[in-house]
Amino acid sequence: MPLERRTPPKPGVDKPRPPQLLQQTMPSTRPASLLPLPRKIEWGNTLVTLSPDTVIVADDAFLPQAELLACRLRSGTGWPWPVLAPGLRGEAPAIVLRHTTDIPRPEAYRLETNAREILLAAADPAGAFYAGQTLLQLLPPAIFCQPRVPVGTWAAPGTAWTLPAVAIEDWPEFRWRGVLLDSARRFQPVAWLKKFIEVLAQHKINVLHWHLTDDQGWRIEIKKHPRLAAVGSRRPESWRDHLALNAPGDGRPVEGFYRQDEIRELVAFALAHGVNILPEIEMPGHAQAAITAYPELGCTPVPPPVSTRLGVHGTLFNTRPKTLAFLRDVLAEVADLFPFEYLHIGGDEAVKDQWKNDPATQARIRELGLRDEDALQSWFIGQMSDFLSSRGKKLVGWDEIIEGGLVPGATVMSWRGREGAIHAATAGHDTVMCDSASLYFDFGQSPDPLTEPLSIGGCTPLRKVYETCPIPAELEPTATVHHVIGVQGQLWTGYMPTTDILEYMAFPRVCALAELCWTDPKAKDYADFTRRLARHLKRLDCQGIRYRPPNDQDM
Ligand code: TNX
Repeated sequence: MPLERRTPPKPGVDKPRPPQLLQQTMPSTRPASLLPLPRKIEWGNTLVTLSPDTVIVADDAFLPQAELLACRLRSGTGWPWPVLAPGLRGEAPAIVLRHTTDIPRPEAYRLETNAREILLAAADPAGAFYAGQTLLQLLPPAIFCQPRVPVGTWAAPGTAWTLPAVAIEDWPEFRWRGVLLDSARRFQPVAWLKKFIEVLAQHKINVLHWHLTDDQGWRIEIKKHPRLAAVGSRRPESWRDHLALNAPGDGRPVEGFYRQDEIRELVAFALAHGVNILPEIEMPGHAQAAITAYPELGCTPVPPPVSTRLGVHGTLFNTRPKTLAFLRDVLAEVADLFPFEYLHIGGDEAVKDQWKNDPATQARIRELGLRDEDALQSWFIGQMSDFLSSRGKKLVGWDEIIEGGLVPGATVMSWRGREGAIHAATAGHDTVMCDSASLYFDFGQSPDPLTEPLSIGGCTPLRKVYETCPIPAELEPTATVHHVIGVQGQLWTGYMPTTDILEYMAFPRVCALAELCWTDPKAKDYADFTRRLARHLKRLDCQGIRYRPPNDQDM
């Protein structure tokens, strides 16, 4: 209860005042460790205390964000947190979610505390959601406790739910703040995906790039072509380590795919958290599981099995009209499931040997009057791009889609270094920086691999991620720089057999990624980041995230 209610006003002396949020002078240390770091922070010198009768007041436009915030506050504090319309507010101290038009940037917000309220003001739902996330980070980390996680030392009963008085103004550096999750090489359960999305959203990540198909598995139900999931989602075993394609495997069958009703639910869940899901359907390469299911889509008389090994396979879709029609059917269902305006068609690592050796494909190249196999790949992608345009979608592809000529309007993910981004932006195409040199989170996290789980190799410690410069220096002085629309971290799961290992590889590198995506690059400071990270990791502890604890070498 606020102090004012416990001390009745003295008649004739004090005028009754409306109940207030208790404010005390604050100790000089400022515990809140906001991550990603906001643009502008002005700390006050008092502490604001929440109480069981603090309410949430929300404009209609932000009701879903208010409900999400209430859920988190309820499970953290055990208090009721009613969500009221502005007209019903009365005199109670409140967290107020207000829709305003005086915030010009998308996803931006203001957060201000005063004696009566904590004001979260935004112009769009994403801004309101992020204001709520920042508010949660101003509270003790135990606000993130989940009922199912055993109470640790941080979640002492009787936690004082206080936050420093503050005025924050905040907005993102990039509009594309992505994480790729590979659910083709490994299958993760839907419940885990939800938890993962929630945690990404806490980092103000707004795109989950969902890699759903590959040589080793097809994980999305397609109603018109049911064998894709029924056959393509199963493999008899997996690779054990870095051994060659014909080395022995682990003998453990893998299966699993996402039903369309599960996907719809997940998409809605993600959207409520400000996260768009970008589906990726790989073509013309990384297509082996699909070709196992429907051998007529391939280039060889003997159909291949769903692969049980990693590496570049060279199994390609053929380019017959029937195959393209089949892929259009697939994309039509995918486009209907995912409301995001972008759809990813892969395009990477399509080694062209099968097309070179296949007389039918060679005849097709001549018939279309094309130069070579690279041009055929561009033609192929162009066919898909035309179809996606007719469905109101924009095509995204890996930087190999540049090779035979970029199709109009394509967005390029630059992964083989930064050249793809430079080429795309210079040619007037949007691009997302995914450079494998520092944004591949399947690389090891320490120079000493023996202390780490088996990874694909390489070394991408936390500091290297943090020090990534998303904009290539060559583009910085040019007008094309605005084509670099964002940054993305990649979680290829070839060497992440369990979700525990996935979390270990993802965090805290995603925390560093979050600052690349959101924070003013001029405010970047690794020492300050690691200080804030230490407290931020307690938030992850509360949610049972199995992150890799930073060690001395990371400091
Ligand atoms: C390359 S990046 C791939 C993936 C692998 C990854 C391993 C890209 C577009 N393709 O298929 O899993 O390397 O780091």
